[in-house]
Amino acid sequence: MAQRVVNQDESKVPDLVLPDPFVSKSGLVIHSISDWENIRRPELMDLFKNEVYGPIPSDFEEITFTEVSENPNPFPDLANFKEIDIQVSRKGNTHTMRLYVFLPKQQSGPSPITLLVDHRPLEPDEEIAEEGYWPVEAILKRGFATASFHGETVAPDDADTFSEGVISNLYPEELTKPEGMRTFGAWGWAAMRAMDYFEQEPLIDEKKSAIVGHSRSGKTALWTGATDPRWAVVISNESGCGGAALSRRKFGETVKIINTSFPHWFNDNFKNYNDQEDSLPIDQHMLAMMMAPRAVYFSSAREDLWADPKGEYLSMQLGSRIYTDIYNMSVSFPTPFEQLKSPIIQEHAGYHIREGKHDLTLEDWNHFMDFMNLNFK
Ligand code: GTR
Repeated sequence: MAQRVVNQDESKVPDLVLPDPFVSKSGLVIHSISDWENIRRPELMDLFKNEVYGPIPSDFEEITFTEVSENPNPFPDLANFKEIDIQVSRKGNTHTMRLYVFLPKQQSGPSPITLLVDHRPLEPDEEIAEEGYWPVEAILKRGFATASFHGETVAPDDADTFSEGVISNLYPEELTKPEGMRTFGAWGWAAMRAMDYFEQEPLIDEKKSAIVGHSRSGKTALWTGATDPRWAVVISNESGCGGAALSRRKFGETVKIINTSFPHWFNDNFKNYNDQEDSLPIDQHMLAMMMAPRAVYFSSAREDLWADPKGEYLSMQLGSRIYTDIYNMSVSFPTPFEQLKSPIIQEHAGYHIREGKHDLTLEDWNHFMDFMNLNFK
């Protein structure tokens, strides 16, 4: 059993010395959008891909969408409900994943859409849409279409069996690579295939799309949003270590703890940073920057110390410099973490912290939808 050293005492957080997002490997100081987009952003994407998450491959030969009807529509007055089997073929092999989609009836044209990446295990008889975690009714009533899939439809959340899904079926060569695709790559792959579906559905306005994930799925949402610019808004709830929180703070869950408990989530190279956070060539504020000029939102819960709420906020504060310093957009997070009271809902980047424990709640979603509305206009 690995030794677990967990710090939840702010006075023991080390002084932060973070890698500079705006100096390239060759020492070039980045000021312009073109140097950012052509030089520094691709460098950082490669570092996140090779050292942390592994790729989300998008090469395949064929994709088909088949409507199946296995469950009744829980909201027949508000929405059309579709269960879609997405079948993807590569090199003579296929993988099929399941997507759940609600299209609001009250809309005159195509609806903006929010996808929830859902990692909770799904029992066949479980309610598809629950209050709180995925508050479908509240989302529909605000005029959004909404969809979700379960991670297990592409990769079981288990260190021994995670590859028994899309990775073994379509991308088996990834398993032998230390920088290869693992669970987050697989879940991200599913989110991208959901986007492929949205693009061909006339009742969905995929240009107004938000990907939402909580905790381990919040980490997935960030890596997916970084990889795939089709997402207009990226929302990461209480995603903590390997998600929104700065790794170098070593507050709550650490790189070593997460790699020991969940060795299948990140690629093998990330294990080189166990207890070596200071040698990471990136930190998580740079992941927030990958979304720009699209919009990004983090949220935290006061009692969720395991996920390091302050580290999540600092990462948003620091990461949002991409909008001001490079894209010349106005964004500001002037309030110190300790004084935060109300949600910071603005164009491009936002944040809230609510009372309570680690969870995804209707309160969180209400802030997300305010943020989406502002950024979709
Ligand atoms: C925890 C894990 C966190 C977070 C959480 C969750 O056990 O340590 O990184 O992802 O699970 O997904 O709820």
